[in-house]
Amino acid sequence: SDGTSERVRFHDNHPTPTDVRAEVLAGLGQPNKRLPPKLFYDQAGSRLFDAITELPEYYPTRTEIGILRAYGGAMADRLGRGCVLVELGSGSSLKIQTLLAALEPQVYIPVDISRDHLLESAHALAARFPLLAIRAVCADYSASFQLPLEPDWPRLAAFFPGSSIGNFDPEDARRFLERVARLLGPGGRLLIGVDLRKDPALLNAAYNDVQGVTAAFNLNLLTRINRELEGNFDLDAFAHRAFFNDARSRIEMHLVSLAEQRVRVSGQDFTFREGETIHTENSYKYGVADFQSLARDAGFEAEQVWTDVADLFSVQCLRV
Ligand code: AVI
Repeated sequence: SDGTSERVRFHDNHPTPTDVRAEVLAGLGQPNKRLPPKLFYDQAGSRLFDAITELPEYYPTRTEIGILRAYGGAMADRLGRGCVLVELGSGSSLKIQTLLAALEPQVYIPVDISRDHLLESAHALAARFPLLAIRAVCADYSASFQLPLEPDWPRLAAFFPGSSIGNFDPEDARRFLERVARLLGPGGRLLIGVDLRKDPALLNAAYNDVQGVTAAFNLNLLTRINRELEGNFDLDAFAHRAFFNDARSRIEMHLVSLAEQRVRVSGQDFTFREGETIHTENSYKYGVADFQSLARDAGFEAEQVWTDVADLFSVQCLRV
């Protein structure tokens, strides 16, 4: 045996599966039609997202990895070497590897809603880090969940990279952070990736890449609905639209109906005016001080902020 299977323990919190039909019908039934961004990530969508992270225009992923590589040592000092490290949404093996190397946690607890993905990446990491104990937890981190903790373990640190926090509305972000603070307990640290406000031209380019990968990612929602819910969306009759809404400090993604049309989904009809949109995602961009004040409202103290030289992206250490 290579010893990896003994070092990976699996804990299933049995997260409630998304009711895709109910969520799609409810969203399309609103006066302002919308679809939840979590529906992007079917198999094709997850592959398209991976392709987005490598686009020249999409700066967040490579910038965050650069910050983690440059300051991993200082981050490990803040989190406390030998701690118990919880990763919320373990989709980012490159990012966690930079951190594991510097932090040498006693136990690593990846939390992810996708069972297969979770186990696959847990075993890959176990093979790479022969001294690491792993407790993989299948749970929906955006709902409340339990961690398999033991009484004699050292303090907890959590890692939430990728500016996934930006896909929550600020009120939901605050509630989420409150739950993380409660989970970590006093003295616990959260290391979180937060995309920053910047020149709107750079933001608009990042969500309107010339190769059209982001457009394909957005339109894949309709392909998914056609396949899973007997939909008849005409993919040529909708277009990707993404723009920076300065007043709300967020990128908005929409699918625009190019004509007046009627679409059938799971036996129900929905009509579209020409130019009407389905709002599919928000991606909030924060000033450092604005994010820190949100974190304080959730019960955290801002401890340290690392950014790249161009101030595109931040990795922030918060303390409960
Ligand atoms: C996952 N999330 C942080 C990405 C973002 O930038 O908000 C999702 C994405 N949407 C379009 N491009 C990337």
